[in-house]
Amino acid sequence: MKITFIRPNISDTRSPDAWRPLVFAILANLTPPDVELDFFDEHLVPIPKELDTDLIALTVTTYTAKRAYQIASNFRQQGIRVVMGGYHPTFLPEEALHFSDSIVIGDAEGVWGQLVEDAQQGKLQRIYKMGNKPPLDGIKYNHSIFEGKRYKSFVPIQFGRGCRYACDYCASHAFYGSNIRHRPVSDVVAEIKALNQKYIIFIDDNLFVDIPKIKELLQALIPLKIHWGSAVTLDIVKNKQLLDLMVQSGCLAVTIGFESLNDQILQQMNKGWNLKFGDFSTIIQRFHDRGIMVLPTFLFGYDHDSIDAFDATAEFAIRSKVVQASFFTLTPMPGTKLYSRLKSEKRLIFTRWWLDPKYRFGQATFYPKGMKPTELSEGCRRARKTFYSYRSIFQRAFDPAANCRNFRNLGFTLGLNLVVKHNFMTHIGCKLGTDEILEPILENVPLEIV
Ligand code: B12
Repeated sequence: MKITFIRPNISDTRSPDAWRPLVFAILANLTPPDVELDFFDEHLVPIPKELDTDLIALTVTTYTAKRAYQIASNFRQQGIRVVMGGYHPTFLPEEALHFSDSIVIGDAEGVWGQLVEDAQQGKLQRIYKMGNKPPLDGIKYNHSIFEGKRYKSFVPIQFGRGCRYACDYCASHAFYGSNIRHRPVSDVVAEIKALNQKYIIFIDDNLFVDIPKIKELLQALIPLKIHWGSAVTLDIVKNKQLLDLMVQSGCLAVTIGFESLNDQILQQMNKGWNLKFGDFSTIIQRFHDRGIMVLPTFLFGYDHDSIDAFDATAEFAIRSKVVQASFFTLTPMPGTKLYSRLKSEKRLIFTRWWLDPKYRFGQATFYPKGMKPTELSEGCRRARKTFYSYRSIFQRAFDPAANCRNFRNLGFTLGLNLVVKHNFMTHIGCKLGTDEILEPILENVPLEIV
């Protein structure tokens, strides 16, 4: 039997910022050796229209759902079976089952072996779901599946899953709940050693959910002499010992979800704890003092946001000399508390924005309270334009205390800003999927979110 893994993009386009999709490293390792494997990532190459394969396994997020369904429909018309997994089929199994033969809800570990066996016997079930969340001990990530593919030079690594916070917009919280699991430190260290790569990105939503565990990992990283980055929450800024350990173990940059400069908004999104650790400029300064670059993220569109927020936030980010910043249009993901609230308040412009032919990437999907939907999308665009102007890029990149401590950091800052600038120009305003008609049309099918 032959299985083909496919990662769709948001449309039939290539992305210069593609990272290795770790799910396929996991599935490759769980697949029996007598099964032949192949893998296409639409971020890197176009997906062939015809494939000689027995089963297609697609990983599906909400932004890539339409494209995934189009790819699936093409192959199912040719008689090839399709299985889907990931965030979107987990939250919308009914929807995904209109376009696939089988879906996996939640984690793949614990069900993939059975699924492959069933496929070999021609007895694929419609739904596979683990009753509980399996421990992460012993999971192996088979990176050989990525060999010869043009991914970024840094390698993503997973230490754990889950976050102790419950921000109302977060799809990961909706996916994992409060369940927090970690891989044994020895497994992570062995994986990094085997990869023989200098630059690592930990893809955990929050690397610092369990302080004793992260200290154990950071201690073990010191002898490896790598450089790493990750997403962290700003509560760690009070822990000086931890910050020192981050520097000793090679931390280069951290992503921090500041989300908003408005206290009421942070309270509404259930992230009021962001306010307990001092003002944001001082927090950024603490990281800069140690040579760690900062990538903040901001969200716009909560009820207390006004049109002044965009310029004020972009100016704050430039003034703070952050290496890169994200300015997102708040977008309700199915499965989140935010989605349920906006739906019950009848404020969604598109109920299934991810399939709606009128929706464009970056566009407002709901009616904000403090501005018009068009002002929300336009404001985010303006914040990006200001922040990624060449003047701002050079101002931030050549600041010796923030991003220009050495040539490596300077090169990283310039490269990152140019890639992100290019990305916004290509993605913002782009439609999801292609113009191919998606059958069945789901307008009249009730939207059931698990
Ligand atoms: C790394 C990452 C990125 C990177 C790289 C992405 C890339 N295209 O190369 C960057 C920073 C570029 C990025 C960008 C974006 N991202 Co992102 N990203 C992640 C992150 C942090 C890790 C993904 C990962 O590798 N996870 C580890 C693997 C092992 O987990 P997994 O993929 O979920 O797979 C497990 C299960 O889901 C399941 N599974 C998944 N697929 C399949 C398939 C089959 C067949 C089976 C059996 C099982 C299965 O099994 C796996 C193991 O148990 C996740 C958050 C997270 N913690 O997962 C967000 C996340 C996936 N991103 C998200 C979003 C929204 C985006 C953006 C749209 C942001 C934006 N507005 O620009 C863009 C879109 C980019 C694109 N072109 O698609 C959301 C998706 C939410 C949703 N409902 O779909 C997430 C969940 C973040 C969040 N908290 O909301 N992202």
